[in-house]
Amino acid sequence: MASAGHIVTWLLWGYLLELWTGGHTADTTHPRLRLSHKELLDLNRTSIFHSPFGFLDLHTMLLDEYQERLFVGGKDLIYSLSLEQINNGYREIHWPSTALKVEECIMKGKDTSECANYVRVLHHYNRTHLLTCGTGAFDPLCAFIRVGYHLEEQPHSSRKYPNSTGVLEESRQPNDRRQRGWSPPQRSQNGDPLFHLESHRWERGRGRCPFDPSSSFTSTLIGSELFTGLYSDYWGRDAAIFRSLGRLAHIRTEHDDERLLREPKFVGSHMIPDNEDGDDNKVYFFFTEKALEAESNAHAIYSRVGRLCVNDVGGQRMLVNKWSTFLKARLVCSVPGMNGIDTYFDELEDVFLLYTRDHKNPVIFGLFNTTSNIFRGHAVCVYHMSSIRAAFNGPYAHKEGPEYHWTLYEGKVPYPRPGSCASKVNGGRYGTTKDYPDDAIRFVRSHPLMYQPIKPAHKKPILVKTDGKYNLKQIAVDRVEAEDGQYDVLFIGTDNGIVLKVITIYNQETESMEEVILEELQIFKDPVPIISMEISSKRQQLYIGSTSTVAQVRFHQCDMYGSACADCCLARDPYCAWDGISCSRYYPTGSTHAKRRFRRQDVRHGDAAQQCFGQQFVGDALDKTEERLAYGIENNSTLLECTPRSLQAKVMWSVQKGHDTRKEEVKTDDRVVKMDLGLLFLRVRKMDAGTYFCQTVEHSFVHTVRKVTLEVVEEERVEEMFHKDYEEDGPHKMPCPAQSSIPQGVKPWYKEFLQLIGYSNFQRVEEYCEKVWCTEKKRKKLKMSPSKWKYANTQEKKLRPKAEHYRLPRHTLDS
Ligand SMILES: *[C@@H]1O[C@H](CO)[C@@H](O)[C@H](O)[C@H]1NC(C)=O
Ligand SMILES: *[C@@H]1O[C@H](CO)[C@@H](O)[C@H](O)[C@H]1NC(C)=O
Ligand SMILES: *[C@@H]1O[C@H](CO)[C@@H](O)[C@H](O)[C@H]1NC(C)=O
Ligand SMILES: *[C@@H]1O[C@H](CO)[C@@H](O)[C@H](O)[C@H]1NC(C)=O
Ligand SMILES: *[C@@H]1O[C@H](CO)[C@@H](O)[C@H](O)[C@H]1NC(C)=O
Ligand SMILES: CC(=O)N[C@H]1CO[C@H](CO)[C@@H](O)[C@@H]1O
Repeated sequence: MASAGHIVTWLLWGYLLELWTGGHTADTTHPRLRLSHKELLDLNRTSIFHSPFGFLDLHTMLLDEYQERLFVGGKDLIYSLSLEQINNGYREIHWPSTALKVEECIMKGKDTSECANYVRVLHHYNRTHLLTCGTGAFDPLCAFIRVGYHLEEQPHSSRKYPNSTGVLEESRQPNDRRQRGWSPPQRSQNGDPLFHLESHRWERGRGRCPFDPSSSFTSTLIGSELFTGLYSDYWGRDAAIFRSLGRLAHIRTEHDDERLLREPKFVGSHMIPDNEDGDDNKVYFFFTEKALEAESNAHAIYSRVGRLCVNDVGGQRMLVNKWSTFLKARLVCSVPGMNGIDTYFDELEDVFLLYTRDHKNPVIFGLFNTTSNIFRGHAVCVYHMSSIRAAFNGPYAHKEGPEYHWTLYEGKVPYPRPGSCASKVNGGRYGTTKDYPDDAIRFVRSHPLMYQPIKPAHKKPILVKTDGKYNLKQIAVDRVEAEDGQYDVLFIGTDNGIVLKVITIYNQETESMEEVILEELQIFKDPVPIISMEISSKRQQLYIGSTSTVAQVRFHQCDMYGSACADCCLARDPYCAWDGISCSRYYPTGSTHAKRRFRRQDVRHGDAAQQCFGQQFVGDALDKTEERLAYGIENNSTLLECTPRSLQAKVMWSVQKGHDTRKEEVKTDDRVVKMDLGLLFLRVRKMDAGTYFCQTVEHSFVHTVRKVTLEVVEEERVEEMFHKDYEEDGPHKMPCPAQSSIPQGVKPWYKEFLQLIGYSNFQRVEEYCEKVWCTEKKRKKLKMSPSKWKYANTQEKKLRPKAEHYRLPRHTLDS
């Protein structure tokens, strides 16, 4: 049985891969640009915060655009970092567990590393305070942190703050703040942000924070009510959704009811209003769990969306202090296959809500992986609230008894509809859930599962990764206006310190998705997993947490693509456009920043030939072709280097052997090999000498990146050079380069002999040059006379750059 299933999956998978990789002319599985950690630092695109204690053990982050701080919770520590420059002007709170607590924890058999206070909750509580909770050495506790600035005035009546009914929860959203006329806090002269724990007021943390630092957990604060999804006991067995802290009754899911939650892994939770009636507000929990309805596979894991009314107070006779509105639906992310058999990405790793102007309808991005042990893969699916609401408004799943399967419930549904809130919108007949009739309560208790799953937009993922190169862990999304429409830029964090910047382009006609990995950013020096990501569209910055460091990185760096129109267009970065002079930030027309009218950008097609026709020579933005000299020793190997920045560009080599001869394409064989680094001659021959052109083709745009003149030298000449008695200045003696004559930033000429000796003998060249020729004594004695030796002056020549742009006929690309 199992093996037959595997074979089917294999076949399907082969087919799928074909579907996903076929039809692309360019290699889009590679990122277009790859930026190393060092490059990011050099470009000043990123800053890194290292904990002064040397450890951080980051567990949670909270972005506060209003206070302009990033709060970071770790082991015994909480940091307040500046959003402007995270490695500058931080504040810290040291919040360890007491020695007694740690001792108790160890006595109970826990590992020393677990017996500390891991901060797992950080929320805005009100304008002056944050709520925080930590594991407290397996005895969780909560406290308040005073934040804000000195000299800040007392609460102002005109400013609205969320109250305990959570009516103004959405006012926490930065956009909303602006709309409601919030202004940044007034700063005192010294501008020092306040940051200290209110040590007189502790709260017990049970049900608000897990005991175990590593157990899955989600929380959201609505008004002053804390909603949590967690394993709430010492042993980590009691998985539940709780509400506590505020004025409303403390309430939870029933104990040990496998229909509600079965070994769940909590991923996220968010309040999303249904309408203007605050009493109808709902909280959505995103999690994975063992699928109760997958009878054929007891171990199957499904992703879920669970839903609750914010104002649920439980039932009167049944479900007392238990949720009386909890429902859940399966969240599907699958690739359609042959014969209607889909391949599922079932494990939700992360969820991101992209808020638009309409707060009732955020766009939901889910990052999934597969449980299958045959292949590893990740996918991103997008969901609209309408599909989520449709599932909850649809039929319930029903199980007649232990021996029966889950089926469609076709009987009568009680009133009020199970899962609906006590609100005016729902008729206003019931003030609270306590007034609900028994049959409605009984029904919701036995039918927590919706029959219809929630399907993604376009019924398929917007992104699939199956190459096994990355394990995707975190997702954040920014919506940006480009010249040719709106794009959602995905920032995806991996388990090896990388962030991918990706756009996906949907083609209506072919119903297919093109994914473009614009950049692969090596955020952290070490390949550490990315644990947390916060995004600030306002600041155009991403804040990225790994276990020991926090990084900030700018969304874009347009000038890095190059100064030419073509470079900018080919980048297809919706943030960037060519403005006639350089590649710079694009602002849509009508925006206050849109100063220049002349903008060239084509995100959808990256058609540089069309966009940049006649633009190459405008201003100083010449498209430079680098010119180089290279040497090869007859019968030895040599490499003509050419690595275009864009990893998606196809490289073509052509050669011109004499002045009057035509350029022809380089024929590769077992002697001449095209490699990622360039053109490799395994045994170079005299007849190989000539001028080589390295050209790149990207989106049918041809660009001559580099021109290399290869000279071939006989071996004896080299031997002569090295083995002649160097005490006498023979006719073939190479002059010692006078250090002062070498312009800054240019390699000494002798390093060009790398090419002569082969890369492995780099040391040898250095040694010869330094020891033999370039002693101080020799330097003084020798006169510079480049003419003495034909190849002495091999410094890169500063030749006039020439641009060579033309468009290939379509058919040459298709072949
Ligand atoms: C790097 O960026 C920061 C803020 O983004 C700025 O304050 C600083 O001057 C920049 N440094 C350089 C060398 O450009
Ligand atoms: C915020 O909450 C804290 C903790 O309950 C309280 O001490 C403080 O007075 C509140 N501040 C405002 C402005 O309501
Ligand atoms: C919360 O705010 C809403 C709207 O301002 C108000 O109608 C409601 O009475 C408030 N609730 C509490 C408990 O203050
Ligand atoms: C897939 O996701 C689950 C969480 O939903 C995680 O535990 C597991 O490690 C992930 N697998 C891979 C290969 O990333
Ligand atoms: C190079 O190799 C060829 C064949 O192996 C040989 O005939 C020729 O003499 C060699 N040339 C030199 C300069 O070593
Ligand atoms: C100067 C130099 O590196 N010559 C090498 C050419 O290749 C032969 C064999 O591959 C080597 O023995 C030489 O050292």
